[in-house]
Amino acid sequence: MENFSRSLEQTIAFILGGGRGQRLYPLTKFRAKPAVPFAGNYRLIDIPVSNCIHSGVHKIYIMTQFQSASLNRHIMQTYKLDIFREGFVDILASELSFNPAESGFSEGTADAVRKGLKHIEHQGMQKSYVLILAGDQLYRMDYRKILRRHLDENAQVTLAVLPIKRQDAERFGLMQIKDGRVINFKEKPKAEDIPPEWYRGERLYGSMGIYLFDLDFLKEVLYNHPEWQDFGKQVLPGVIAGGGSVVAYEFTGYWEDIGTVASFHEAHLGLVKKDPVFDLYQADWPFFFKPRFLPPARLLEARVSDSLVSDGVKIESSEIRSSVIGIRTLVEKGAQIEESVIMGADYFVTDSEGGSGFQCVIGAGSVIQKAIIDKNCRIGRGVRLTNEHRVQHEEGDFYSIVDGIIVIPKNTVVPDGTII
Ligand code: ADQ
Ligand code: ADP
Repeated sequence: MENFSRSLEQTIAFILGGGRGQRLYPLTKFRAKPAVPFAGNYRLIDIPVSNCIHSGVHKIYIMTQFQSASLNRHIMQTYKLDIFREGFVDILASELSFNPAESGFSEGTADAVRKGLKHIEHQGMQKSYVLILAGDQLYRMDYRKILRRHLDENAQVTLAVLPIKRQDAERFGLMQIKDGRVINFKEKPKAEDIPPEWYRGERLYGSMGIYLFDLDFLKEVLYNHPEWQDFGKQVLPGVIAGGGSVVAYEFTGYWEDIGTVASFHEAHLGLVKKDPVFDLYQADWPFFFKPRFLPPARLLEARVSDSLVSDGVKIESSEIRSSVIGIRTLVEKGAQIEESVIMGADYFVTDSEGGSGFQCVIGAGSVIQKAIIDKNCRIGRGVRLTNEHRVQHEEGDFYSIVDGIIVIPKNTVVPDGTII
């Protein structure tokens, strides 16, 4: 037991906060991905950081491609870990300056971790572990279980894996597992390239993109192979081919990748269902977020069903269904909101500055369906955001349509009567 606690103390988390992918664009137009608001109160980064804190992993680095003011502010104001436990949450930004179109070089997850490792070089620890996590997934996981398995099996690498369906195979790193050991790994193979012996009945094992490494082994592998840029594409297949000891930890709970506009939107709809796919209320494992001291949500003659409504919101006589209404939103009368995510506002304007006080306003009589409205947007009166013509992709002046979902970027003013 004592050994286990010591190993846990010696575990450092690297949260991969987003590369060039831009799969959440335009939500990442003005901020780093970890700062993208989620479920009204939270930001994406709160999910893995909360999982770390509940699991007793208190040394946390967030790897991000660029710094954003909202990410810095959020981390500083939310996670003040007890210094006597030597805990911290630090942001490491790579601030890439080169142009990938010119160099043909694309920085992957292994590059990001290789850069990050420099920061822990001089900590003088004995045997240490590195837990590598994605920053865009919704799940609750006790990482102690991965560490336990890693130690019991005397592994060099332990991968968190999920049973997945054949039709989802192309989104995942897949593997062949024998007696709990990973003996083959392929990043997102085509269905026809998956060997039949990898199947367990109808199911396959998919990687969750969550890895635990012995620190010394990770350093050796990444420093000896500077050409390996990505864990899924090169590092894991390379380590297995080289005879490394790679073990699987099977996860059975709810898990969803929320790193694309469509999956992000879908996950929110899952949260507002009558029987939510994922419970934000679990008392012993809450997700943390920034304390804000906002007044309670105020609902006037509103009809609100199957929705999440954050603090500081005011809803006049309007109709809201299957939606998330984020902090400090004003919904004016006669508005209809359906299957949408309204992120809310970063602040209230004070009276001396004039205005209604609300920076996020859904104007009177507006109809919003299947949309994501980013922070601080003012939607005018009589606006229709319904994508009537079922457009799948479009870049407008002040909006995007991504996979049929209308996205209004941060700080946008949508004039009265606009139809999209
Ligand atoms: P993907 O999610 O498609 O597959 P990737 O785009 O590399 O892989 O992203 C993994 C995580 O790292 C994401 O959170 C991403 O934002 C972040 N990231 C990527 N490049 C980064 C960089 N340079 N700096 C910081 N963060 C970066 C991965 C695995 C698959 C696995 C799926 C599960 O490669 O094997 O099945 O996750 O979702
Ligand atoms: P939250 O987590 O509550 O969304 P953030 O910390 O991201 O909050 O955003 C609040 C930020 O908004 C403040 O830190 C400040 O930079 C900015 N802000 C607050 N009031 C104003 C204002 N009147 N005008 C412009 N920016 C403001």
